[in-house]
Amino acid sequence: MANRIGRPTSLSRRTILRAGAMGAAALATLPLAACGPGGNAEHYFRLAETHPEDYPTTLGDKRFAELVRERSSGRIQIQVFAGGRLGEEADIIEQVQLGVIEMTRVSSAPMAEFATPMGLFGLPYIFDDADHMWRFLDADDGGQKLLGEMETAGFKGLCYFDPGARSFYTTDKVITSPEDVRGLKFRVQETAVIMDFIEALGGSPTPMGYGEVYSSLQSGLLDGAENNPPSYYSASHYEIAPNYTLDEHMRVAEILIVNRSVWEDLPAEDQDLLQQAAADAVPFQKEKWNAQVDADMQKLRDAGVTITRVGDITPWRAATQSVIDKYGEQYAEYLDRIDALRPSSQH
Ligand code: BDP
Repeated sequence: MANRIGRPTSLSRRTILRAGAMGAAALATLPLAACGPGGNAEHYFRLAETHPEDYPTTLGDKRFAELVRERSSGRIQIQVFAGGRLGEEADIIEQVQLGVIEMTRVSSAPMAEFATPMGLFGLPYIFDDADHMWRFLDADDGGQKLLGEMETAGFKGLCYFDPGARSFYTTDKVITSPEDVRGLKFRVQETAVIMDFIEALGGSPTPMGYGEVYSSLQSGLLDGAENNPPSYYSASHYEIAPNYTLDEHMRVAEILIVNRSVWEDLPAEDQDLLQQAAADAVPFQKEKWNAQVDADMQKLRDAGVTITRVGDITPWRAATQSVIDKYGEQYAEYLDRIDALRPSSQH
């Protein structure tokens, strides 16, 4: 059986075979654990990351790995495989679920197909700004509880990293109002909630892996896509789709996850060590994130990208209200928390 975006709902034989092959390929890259600095490691874990080496989430992963190595005196080694070397995110999540890859930093959007509560972050215009999002992510009865909801799907969620805000970009037409999206083909992350968002605006959503977006924009298969400034810049999408409209429709939390059995096999002290190292990597990642957004916005301006700021998101919210109506009940508990954490409800 396939769900609406065509992903298998249970693991196919092909997936398991591919995962096995991937495991073998990854084992071939094990010199770190077999000899050299990782020779004495009791545990060696691979962490898959889609972004390049110097991207802020990758830097967050590496900080986490470094803290774990230091604090365990080298007993626990985590090697970060950046640049999508181990595969596209949806496949990586399956492999982490199987335990073929132990860890990944991944977007919560594709995770929503494995653990539906994560679909919350695909709902449009729910956070006022980054501070509002972080108040929710840090709340025990908000983001922290939500991290725990991945356990039944086989994942231990360690922490969130800053995802920035996603906005539209297009090859030709400059988008200034919700009506401009009508009739255009947009790449979306592989999850139903975000497909509904594009459909609500009258656009046509095309789910695909991140690594395919550049060539699909280039070949004209897509009219546009959407992402935060560091992704838009680092994946060079701005070269082909040089119109960026800052409506900041979503803050799709980045998550750091571990295969649940791998996690449960660790002694409690090592679990605490990993958990604390993840928590301590968060402020570092946020700092890198904010600096990167500023630097990349400048690079985009220098490259001549047409940047359109959306001053008032009221019409955008109105045009996509049907998405909130459709999923409101399912996510009611968390949406209520998010509302209660708006600055306007803070006193
Ligand atoms: C980026 C996320 C990355 C996703 C990508 C996407 O950091 O994890 O793979 O978007 O659009 O912002 O697929």
